[in-house]
Amino acid sequence: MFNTHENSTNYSATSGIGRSTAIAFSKLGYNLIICGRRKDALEQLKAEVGTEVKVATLQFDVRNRSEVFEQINSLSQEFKNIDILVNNAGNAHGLEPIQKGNIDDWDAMLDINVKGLLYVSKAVIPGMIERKRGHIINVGSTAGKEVYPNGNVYCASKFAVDAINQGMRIDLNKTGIKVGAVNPGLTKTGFSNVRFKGDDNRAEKVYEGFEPLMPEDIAQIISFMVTVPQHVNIADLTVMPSAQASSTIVNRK
Ligand code: 8X3
Repeated sequence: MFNTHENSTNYSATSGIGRSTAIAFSKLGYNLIICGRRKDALEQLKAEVGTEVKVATLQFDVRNRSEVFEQINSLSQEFKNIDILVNNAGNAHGLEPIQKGNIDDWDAMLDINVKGLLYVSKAVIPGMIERKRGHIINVGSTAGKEVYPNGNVYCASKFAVDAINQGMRIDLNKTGIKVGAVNPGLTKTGFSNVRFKGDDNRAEKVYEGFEPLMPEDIAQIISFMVTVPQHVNIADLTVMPSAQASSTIVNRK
């Protein structure tokens, strides 16, 4: 199964864990379908990894249901047999007590982190079922394992990813498709810059005083998850920086 003709799809691939995973997969020799909202970022990544493997780009927003299906259904014969799906698109918007939460932020988190993941999976799973093989990696979060103060709706969206990961594994059990999740803790990406709406000083503070995970760390773990033997499925993996013990306990110097 894991050969140089493997096609892998990565939503979204233009930054952070998605981008690092695309680079790691190119080193494994996997052909890539990289997806994201920003055409320039997709083209830049394609230029970076396109010499090693074949790369297709799909530009869409996972919130847009018809775009998701149109784009995935538009894949050429060469790319349409997707072996690995990495459901990586996800954001946090805001960190406020529930009574102060912004409804647009709630909508964005549930639309991207939960519904987007469902739309993309719904578009990719039928082909995997037909081919009787496939591997879905859902990128969850420690926020999907433990609610923390002011995390409310973001945590809810990641608890949903955890439930969907389990549900997919149960429902796809007889199909030959493997389903597993990686749940990262504090990882230094643009995550907090998005959460704090461009307040970069506040974002920096989240990762101060300890060594956070880097997107490459998670990409390395995802690479491991997809290269273990076919009879092995890493179903659910939680990973934190060594300095982190829980969502709220971090050993900061
Ligand atoms: C990212 C981890 O703790 O910032 O999903 O929510 S956390």
